[in-house]
Amino acid sequence: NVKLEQFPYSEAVKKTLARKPALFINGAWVDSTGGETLAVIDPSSGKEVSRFVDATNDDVDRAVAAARRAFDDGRWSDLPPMVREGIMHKLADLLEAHADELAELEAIDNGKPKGMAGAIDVPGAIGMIHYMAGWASKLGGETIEPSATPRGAFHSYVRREPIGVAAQIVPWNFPLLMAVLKISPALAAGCTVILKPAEQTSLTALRLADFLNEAGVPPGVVNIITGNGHTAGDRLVRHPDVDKVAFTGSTEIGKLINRTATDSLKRVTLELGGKSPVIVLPDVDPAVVGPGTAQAIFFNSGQVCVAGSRLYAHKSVFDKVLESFSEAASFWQPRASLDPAGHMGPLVSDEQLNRVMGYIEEGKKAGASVALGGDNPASEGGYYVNPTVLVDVTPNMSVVREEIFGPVVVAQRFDDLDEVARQANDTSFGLAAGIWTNNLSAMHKLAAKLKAGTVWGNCHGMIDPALPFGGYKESGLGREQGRQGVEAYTELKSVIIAL
Ligand code: TXE
Repeated sequence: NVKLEQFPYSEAVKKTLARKPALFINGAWVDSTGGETLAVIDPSSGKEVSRFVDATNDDVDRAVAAARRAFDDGRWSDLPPMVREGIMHKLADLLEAHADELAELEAIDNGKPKGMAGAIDVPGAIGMIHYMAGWASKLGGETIEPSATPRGAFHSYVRREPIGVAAQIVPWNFPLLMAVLKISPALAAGCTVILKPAEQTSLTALRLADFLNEAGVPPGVVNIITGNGHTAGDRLVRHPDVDKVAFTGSTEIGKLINRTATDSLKRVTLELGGKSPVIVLPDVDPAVVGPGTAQAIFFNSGQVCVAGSRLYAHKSVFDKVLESFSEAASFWQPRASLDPAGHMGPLVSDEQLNRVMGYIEEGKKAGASVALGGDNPASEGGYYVNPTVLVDVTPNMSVVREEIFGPVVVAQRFDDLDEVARQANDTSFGLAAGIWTNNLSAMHKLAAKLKAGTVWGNCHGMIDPALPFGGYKESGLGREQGRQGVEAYTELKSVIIAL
C-alpha cells in the first residue's frame, strides 16, 4: 500500500474551476432561475473543487424552448449539409487544440488517470465527431416504386428527416466521450439538443459549450443543462416539446425513462448496464491472456458498461490464467488521477465506493473467496479500491448476477463450449462479450451463440464510431454509432404522387 500523493492543477484548469456556475442556453451562459448548486468533488482526494448549477424546472423549460425554436426555424437543419459537416469538423479541431486541458478536467472530475483520458477519452471524442460529421452530407432517403399500381402511374419516394428536439442524458464514466457520442449523430442528422451530463461529472460538458460557440454551431442548437437526474433529468424526459430521448446509464433508470418517455410516444434509445463474460479457451497462451483479461475489467476502474466482469477460463488453463491475470493486475494499482505513473484511478464517488465495497462484502458472505485485492489502499481521502478477483462463486450470487461497476471480476471454470455459452448467456444483460482463442472455428461458433450486442475476439473494449453499439436484453434499446446511430435521429416519410 502506497501513500496516494496529490498533484497540482494547471492554470487553465484552475480558471475553469473558478467560473461562476451557469447554464448554456441558446448559445449563452445564463444564471439559473433558482440558487441551488452542486459540488464538483475530485475523487482522488474527496475534496470539493468547484460548484455547478442544479437546474430548476424553469431552467429545463427554457433550454427546451431554445432547442425547439432552433429546430423549428431550420437554423441548423436547413443549412447545407456540407456546412454543418464543416462546423462539426471545426468542433473536433477545437477539442484537439484543448486536448490536454480536457484530459486534466476529466481526470479531476471523474478520477480516471489523466494519461488514460488523454489517450482514450479525448481522442475518442474527437474521432466520433469527425466520423459523425461525414454523415451530415451522406444521409439520404430512397426511391421505391409502388407495388400495387401500374408502373409510371405514381412517383413515390422516402425522405429521411431529422426527428427534431433530442434530450440526451449521459453518465459519469466517460463524461466528455458520452456527451460527444450523443450530440454528434444528432447534429449530423439535423436535430437540436438539450444535453444533461451526470451530476458527478459536469465539467467537460460545460467546457464543450465554449467550443460549440467557437465552432459556429448556431445558438440553441445544443443546450447544456446541469443538475440532478430525478429533477432536471426527469423534467426533460417528460417535456412535451422533446421528440426523442437518448439515455446512457443504469438499467434501473433506463427502464424508468423508457416508461415515462414512451407514454407520450417519444423515440427512445437506451444504452444500459452489462455483466460481460470473457471466455478463455484451452488453446491460449496464459501469458498473453492475463494482461488482456485484466485490462478488460480494470480499465477505468471497472466503471465501464462493457467491463469484462465475469471471467470464464477452461478448467485445463484456469490456474495459469488466474496467475497471469493476477500478475498483470499490478499494472492497475490505484493512484491519484494526476499521477503520471497511474493506469487506474479512484472510483468516481463515495457512493460508488460504498456500492462496490458492499458487493465485495456480500460476495464474501455468500461464500466467495478473495483471490486478489478485496480491500482499499491506504490513502488520505479519495475513493480507491484495489484490483479484486473473487473465486468459488456460484451462479446465483449477486456478485455474479449484478453489475458491480468497479475493479472486481468473478472467475469461474468451464468444461466445453456449449456449457460456457449457456453460462455466459445466463444473465439479464447482453451488452458485450469477449472470447480468447486461436481456434477460428470455436471463435465463430461462440460469437454466434453469445447474446450480446458486441463480441470481441482476442481483445476487449475496442469500440469504433463506424460499428453499431448497443445491447441485447436489459442492456438497452436500439443502437448508437455507425449508420444506425445517425438513423436513430431521423424519421422516415413516404411521399406518393399520382402522375
Ligand atoms: O446511474 P444513473 P448512477 C450503472 C452502474 C452504476 C449504477 C448507478 O452499475 O453502479 O448504474 O450509477 C440521470 N430521470 N451505470 O446512479 O442514476 C443522472 O442524473 C432522468 C452504468 O450514477 O442511471 C445521470 O445523468 N435522468 C452506465 C444519468 O441518469 C435521470 C453508466 C445516469 O445516472 C434520472 C452509469 C431520472 N429519474 C451507471 N435519474 C453505463 N451503461 O455505462 C438519474 N438520471
